[in-house]
Amino acid sequence: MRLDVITIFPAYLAPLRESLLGKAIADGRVDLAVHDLRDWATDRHRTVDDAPYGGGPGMVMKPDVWGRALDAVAQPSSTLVVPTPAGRRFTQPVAAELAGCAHLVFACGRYEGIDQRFVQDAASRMPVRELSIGDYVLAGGEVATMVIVEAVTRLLPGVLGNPESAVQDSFAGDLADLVEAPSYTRPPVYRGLPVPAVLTSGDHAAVAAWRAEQSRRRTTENRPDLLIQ
Ligand code: 6GU
Repeated sequence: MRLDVITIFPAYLAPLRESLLGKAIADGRVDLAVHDLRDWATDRHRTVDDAPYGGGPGMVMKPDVWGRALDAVAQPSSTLVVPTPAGRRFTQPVAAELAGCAHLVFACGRYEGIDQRFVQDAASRMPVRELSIGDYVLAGGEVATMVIVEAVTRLLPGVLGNPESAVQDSFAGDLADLVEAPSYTRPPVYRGLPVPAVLTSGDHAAVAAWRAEQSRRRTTENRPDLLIQ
């Protein structure tokens, strides 16, 4: 998979080269490029924003600068991802869909967002996904891009160490409408707290039943919204 990220803060994306994704890049499974939007500004001050038509606070990012940047990185196979709190919600099924794309371009907006004509124009040439990672407001699309990239790339073949983990995760596979059961490892007693006895019983059916019950209990307590269909 090819990933291009366009931002006015390229250094902000440095963590993408760490850990699991860093390994996938080193192994050639993922090809990542981060671009400075200002490279496509044309004036001496490398301006990327201007005052909003219709008035209001803040600044809006200029469509012409964004358009040139996208033209430079777009390929026939590109899907444009625009992280924005005004987008559709990014969920595990959306992550799975994006994992099937050959090329993702991320347009990281700052200020009050990007002139909507940039999105409109891009949509006439390629699939465009305006995505929100949750109901809160970030200062820009960079951190949302990192969230989306991490969720998508760990689904790629060979990126995750153990492919079973992706299936067992919350919001995927068996646990589509339930969160995961809690996990335990050694020591058998930590600060007076023993590991639940069933987990050391060797009874695999009992372990499975206990985890299913814990999963239901945790979902009821922490995510009642998942139970209301
Ligand atoms: Cl994708 N961007 C920003 N700026 N804020 C957000 C968001 C995205 N998703 C939730 N809040």
